[in-house]
Amino acid sequence: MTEPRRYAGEKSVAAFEKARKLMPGGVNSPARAFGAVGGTPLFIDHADGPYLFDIDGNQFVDYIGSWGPMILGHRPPVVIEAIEKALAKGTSYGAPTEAESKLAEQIIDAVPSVEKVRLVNSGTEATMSAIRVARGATGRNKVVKFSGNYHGHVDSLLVAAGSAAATLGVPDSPGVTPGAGQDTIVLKYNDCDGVKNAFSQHAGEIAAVILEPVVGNMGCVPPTMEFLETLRSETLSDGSILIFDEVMTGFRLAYGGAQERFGVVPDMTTLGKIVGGGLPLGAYGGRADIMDNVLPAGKVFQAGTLSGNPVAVAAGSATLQSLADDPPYEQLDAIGDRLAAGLHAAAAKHGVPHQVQHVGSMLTLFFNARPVTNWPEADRCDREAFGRYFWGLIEKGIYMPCSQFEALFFSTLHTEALIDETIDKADQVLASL
Ligand code: HOZ
Repeated sequence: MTEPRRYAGEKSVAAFEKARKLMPGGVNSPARAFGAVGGTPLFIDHADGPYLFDIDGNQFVDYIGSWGPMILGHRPPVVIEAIEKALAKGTSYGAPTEAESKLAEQIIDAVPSVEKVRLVNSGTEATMSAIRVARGATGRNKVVKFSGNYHGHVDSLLVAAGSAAATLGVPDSPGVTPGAGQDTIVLKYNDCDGVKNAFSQHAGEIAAVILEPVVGNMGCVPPTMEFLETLRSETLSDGSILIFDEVMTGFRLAYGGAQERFGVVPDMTTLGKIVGGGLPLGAYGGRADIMDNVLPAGKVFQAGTLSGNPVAVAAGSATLQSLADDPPYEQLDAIGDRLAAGLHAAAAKHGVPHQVQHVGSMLTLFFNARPVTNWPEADRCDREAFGRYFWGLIEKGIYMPCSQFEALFFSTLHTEALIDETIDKADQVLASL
């Protein structure tokens, strides 16, 4: 088999050489270094609508959308205007603003499980804090998570983790002490018996169960309804707190997130990405009696100088307003169905063993002959084939996530014509694999 050309223009190659001398691996977050597919990452100059432009002047149809936030495409005028208005007043106060209450109200109105919410700066902060609050509220230590699910780089959750941790072969990171992980119980996603066994073995000890209600961090893996319902009933009868990590799915799969889409309401929810409209903002919330454990209402400590930052709040608030005023979810579902059907037909035509799995505007083409319902099954994908597919599409101007274990995202600006162009190019690449 001939090695595919690792396409990256001269300027990206030079920029990466420089960056590698300055930052670990040349990046500020590992997934974007292209480690899973080999070659040089493309350095981005700017973005517009559904497109990314690299510093060599190449244009790409963007299917990462900043790994989730850009549901309205890049630089939506309503969001840019809101940011500009906030900027004109100041960039950080370290004191309360009315805008924070407005965003809190928008989140509470949208997300069924959230009665009170705390704004933070990232999804990682949101999950880290939610776990602490769940432990504080229940007086219990153990936390259940699922292999291949990723909840940011929180020590106790960086066990059998998905996303870049799985991609780069460090699902259990060095630096996480045995103590930090000793209260984490790792189970298999979609495994109802595993959940029931854990609750019978550790009755009264489990503070929380945390999961991605649709996994994006081992590629797109939907839950079964039975799995979600088992989680809900087991946690309720044990007095444990069910946490949906909706950092990826929140405001994406429905305005109220996966919990609205599937009709299963957890006790707590973590949010990030879309809630910040492309700026650094996360949030965690839930039942008022649980959230009232957070300082200064209660005693569970959590704080942040930049939490509720006015510029990020303005971007998030404007994004949510736009999604509420003009809900795009039927359109996104239809586009997702079109992309899934087209990719499946192309892969089948060329005899490529594959699965296309999607929910709304999250989708993965797995190079795997069998359905992917959990991490051991995801781990059996043909990563080499994925790498060739990824680079083949880059050469044709399509920018997919640079790992088999990251879902792709698209925006309201990905038209049927763009989707058809993508399918056509994928067809050509799959023919040549
Ligand atoms: N954690 C993100 C994907 N699940 C990747 C962030 C990045 O590398 O930019």
